[in-house]
Amino acid sequence: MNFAGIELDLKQPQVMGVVNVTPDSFSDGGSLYTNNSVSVAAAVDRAAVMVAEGASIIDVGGESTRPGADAVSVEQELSRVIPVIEAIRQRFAVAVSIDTSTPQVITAAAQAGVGLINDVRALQRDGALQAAAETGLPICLMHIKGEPKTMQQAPCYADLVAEIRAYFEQRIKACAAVKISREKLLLDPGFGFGKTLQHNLQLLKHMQQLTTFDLPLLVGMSRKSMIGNTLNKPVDERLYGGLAVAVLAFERGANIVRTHDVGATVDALQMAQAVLHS
Ligand code: 7PM
Repeated sequence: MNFAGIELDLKQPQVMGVVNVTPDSFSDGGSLYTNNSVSVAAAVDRAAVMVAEGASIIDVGGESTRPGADAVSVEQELSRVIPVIEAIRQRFAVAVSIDTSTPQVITAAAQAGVGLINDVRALQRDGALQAAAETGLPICLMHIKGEPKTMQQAPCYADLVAEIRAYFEQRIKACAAVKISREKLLLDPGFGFGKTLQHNLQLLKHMQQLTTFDLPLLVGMSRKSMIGNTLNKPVDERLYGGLAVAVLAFERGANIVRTHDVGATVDALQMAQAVLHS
């Protein structure tokens, strides 16, 4: 698959490193944020380490999707992410993705050189489908039930996997309606987005059922509460649990693993790949 000039072989596991440029990210504590604005240099330094450790995609996000987080303005989001995208593209031959749901950010990020649109709302915002279509870029459609602000208030499913499959069918059709070709799409089950611990564990267990779409699968479980609540560990002690679930997801068909812990994840997946393909 081609990400704005960067070709990635999705038959090999690929690792996406997270560079959050929000002041309140749960897992890196807004550490790229100083004097109320993003340090581009700090973000580039973090990306440099991730690229050296084997990340093939860097995911840049400027809107916190933390449960209960407040919305940011379009201007705020643009000023956080665009300079970081430009700097990373300038410095490294790596694909950059933009974690956004905002049409204006989709358009500007494409101009700044991103290779993938990663939308936790699967282009449900007004104008997002059209903006994404106009970029011609690959798009990751993530499943979410509800909105980030309220999604963790007693999420409920009759049949979890069936509902996620139906959601993907509907979003794939919505993309087709604006002439986004199927070959541009990736799917993500959306761990932690409108799901209880039990939902997240079941979803991982049965993830292979999402491979029948014959589209690449991306997963993000790094440092999330499904690990914390299972192990009773704070966010900075979730690495080993994260590696276990990354390997389990890879075995069930995941093509891209989104993580804060790139080096360790690259090793774990390379080892898993060697065994599965031996
Ligand atoms: C606070 C809470 C900050 C949660 C950040 C998060 C995913 C994603 C995120 C995912 C895809 C995080 C999340 N999670 N994009 N963006 N898949 N495609 O843990 O699971 O980084 S934001």
